[in-house]
Amino acid sequence: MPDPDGASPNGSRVEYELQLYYWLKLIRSFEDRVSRLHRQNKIVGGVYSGAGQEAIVTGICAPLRDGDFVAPLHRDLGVFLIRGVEPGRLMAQLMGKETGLSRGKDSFLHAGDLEHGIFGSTSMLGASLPVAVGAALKFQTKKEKHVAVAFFGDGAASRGDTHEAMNFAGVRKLPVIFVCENNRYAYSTPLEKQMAIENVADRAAAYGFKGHVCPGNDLLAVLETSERVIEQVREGGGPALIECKTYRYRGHSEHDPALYREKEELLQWESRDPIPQFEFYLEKKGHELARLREQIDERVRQAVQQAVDFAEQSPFPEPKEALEDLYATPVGPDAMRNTAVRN
Ligand SMILES: Cc1ncc(C[n+]2csc(CCOP(=O)(O)OP(=O)(O)O)c2C)c(N)n1
Repeated sequence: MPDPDGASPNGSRVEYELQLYYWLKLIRSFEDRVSRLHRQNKIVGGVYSGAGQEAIVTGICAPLRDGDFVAPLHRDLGVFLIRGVEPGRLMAQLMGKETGLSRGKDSFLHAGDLEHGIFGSTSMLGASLPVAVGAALKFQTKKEKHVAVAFFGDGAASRGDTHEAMNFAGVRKLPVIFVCENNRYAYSTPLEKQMAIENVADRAAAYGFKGHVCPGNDLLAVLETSERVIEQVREGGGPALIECKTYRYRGHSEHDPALYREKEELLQWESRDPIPQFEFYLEKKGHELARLREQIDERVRQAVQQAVDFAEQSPFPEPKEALEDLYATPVGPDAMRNTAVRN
């Protein structure tokens, strides 16, 4: 991705912001296409749309570097696109095809790609937080200047794993950033039915580090926080918690019509959509918005269509491959001893 601090500050910042705009639109369009493909019965497993929450993954992942570690949530398809996973491979994963990240052995839910520093999450909410903390411990032990990022929802905020992960990270001052995507619902449970305080970020103080609250639909606000916080964490400042207030437009998953919430609430949040907010900023900065939007929309349309074509033309895996890739291949002279089953 373009370097935001490159040689020509003005020029590179413009390029960076246009890249951010492209990502916002690519993620939204990709998500919408996946929802449509799901209705056509072409997606394997559930679909958990992150539409409405794009500014968070974009704002958090854009300042990350190669070698950093990210543990996404089930709604964070955008993490894959921003970290550089080919859109076609991601779509193939969603369709259960051989060319997908897990070679057709899983749905998107547990997809990961360690080559791009993305951990494949498990179904248990909050369980990836201790894993991100483990990655941060490795960075600290090996004196590597990398950070780990763990996304979690407001529902997962109430899980024990979340507290254990934050506590350990605080004690060891690990380079990890916990990012809460607070979209006000954990499936059908509204926030006030599972939290007695207003901000998840307020809990950070109990673990000895700072919590930051930011408007998650405002890409500039997320970026302003993430650029500063990631830098501090990278430089050895210890962990941080960023809570982004947001809203999911669709139900928990595609089978959920979300009848438990008021239409007015949805409308209010749609009126704070991250894309027009960022477009307004770009226009104020002097871009000719109509032309820019047309160009970006065309790039996005082509990227999504190519991804769908690639995935649709890819084969499903052969039954004989079902038992391949299930275990890591042992490496090194001690490998057999280390991986042997102990009774
Ligand atoms: C420990 C655990 N409890 C319950 C579930 C079932 N479940 C899956 S997603 C979900 C809602 C999660 O809400 P939140 O953490 O706020 O994330 P969001 O889906 O809103 O992005 C629930 C209850 C689960 N996967 N794991």
